[in-house]
Amino acid sequence: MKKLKLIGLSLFCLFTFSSIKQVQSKDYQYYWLKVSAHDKFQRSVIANTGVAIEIVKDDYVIAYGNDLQKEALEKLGWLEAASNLAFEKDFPTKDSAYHNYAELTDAITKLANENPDIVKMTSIAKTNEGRDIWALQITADHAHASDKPAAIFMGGHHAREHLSVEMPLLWAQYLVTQFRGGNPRVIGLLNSRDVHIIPVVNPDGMEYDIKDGSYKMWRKNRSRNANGTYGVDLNRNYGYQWGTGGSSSDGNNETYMGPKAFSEIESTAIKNYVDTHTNITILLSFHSFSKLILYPWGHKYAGIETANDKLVHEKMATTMAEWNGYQPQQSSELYIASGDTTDWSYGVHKIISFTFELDPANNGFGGGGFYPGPGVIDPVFQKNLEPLLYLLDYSDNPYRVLNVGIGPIKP
Ligand code: 0X9
Ligand code: ZN
Repeated sequence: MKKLKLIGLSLFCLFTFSSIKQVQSKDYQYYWLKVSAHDKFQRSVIANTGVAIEIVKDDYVIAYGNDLQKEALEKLGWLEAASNLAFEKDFPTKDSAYHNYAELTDAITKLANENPDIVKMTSIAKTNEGRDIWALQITADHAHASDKPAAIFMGGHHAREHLSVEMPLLWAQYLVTQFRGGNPRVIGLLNSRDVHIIPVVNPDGMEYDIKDGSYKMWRKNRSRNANGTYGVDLNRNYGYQWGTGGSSSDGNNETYMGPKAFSEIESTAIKNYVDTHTNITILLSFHSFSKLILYPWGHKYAGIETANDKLVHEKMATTMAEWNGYQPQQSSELYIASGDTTDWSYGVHKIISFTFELDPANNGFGGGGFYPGPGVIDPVFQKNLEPLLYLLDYSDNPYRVLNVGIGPIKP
């Protein structure tokens, strides 16, 4: 677990986020909540109130939730402090380096149009608000792509995690530029691998978060729920052990699981895409923030039952951590949460699956965990580049990392 870096500093400082205008469903007040918690069991109890836990420390967590959830935490006697922010931040000026949906669409359209031999861009679904969810397929040999080992990289499940959208975009641009520039490693990879990149799974949520030039701290998609609220947490909506803990059945909540597994267009689009690309052996879902490398299981405390699979996840996570400096751990070490992408992709397809919680480690001072500014985009990509290349490399047979030649080899 991460060491407490901010100890001794005032909670006021801890809550000094970037300017954020909070506009949420219904008329709830929203708060950053400092809640006493000493282990994963207490963190799971906290998660079950419906808040989103964003920072985990040795003896407390920082969560984001509404006044009802705040009350529940008060009743537990664990609430140490609450902070309600309501000030503005201008996205387009300071953070214009981040891509909004139109800019992202333009950037990947350009990449595909200029490199039709290696990049194919498709829409895998249209959202409730009519936006395309884009997928890029990058390989030097499209005719035989399905015969090659594949890895899939995605971002933007959670609306406010804008850095998680920049990573897949930069990754796509990197592969193409380096291939064209004659980088032998990338040429080798694109000749022998099939790369799938979905930069933003939740474009409606992402656009809502930056609507009107002010951040709204939005997490979910923009589905209209039966009770009149908005949004399903897409990382609670996948259909493996869906609804078995750490997700909420209340549409008001940050971790609303949806009315049924795969009720959402976005999660269903990922399901269909992964189901039909049977050559995928590796999956990486970018989120932010906390600097973590997470792997299944997330819906229960027990580890992956198949010994080699557990070892592969552990070995890969530890190796990648040496490059990006993140903390490798099983997802439920954070807190129990069911219905996330990686429990499904591993649970159903036995795809070796990771969630990266990108920088920063903390919410910082005037920076803001979800809104860390444009200066982090390139350094965070650079530190994650080697892990990305590594994952792609080992997609031919992830069990190679064990050096024992055992375990399923796909395809
Ligand atoms: O809660 C989430 O969905 C992820 N964290 S985030 O701050 N990006 O929202 C972490 C998911 C980890 N998975 C489980 N604990 N199951
Ligand atoms: Zn997230």
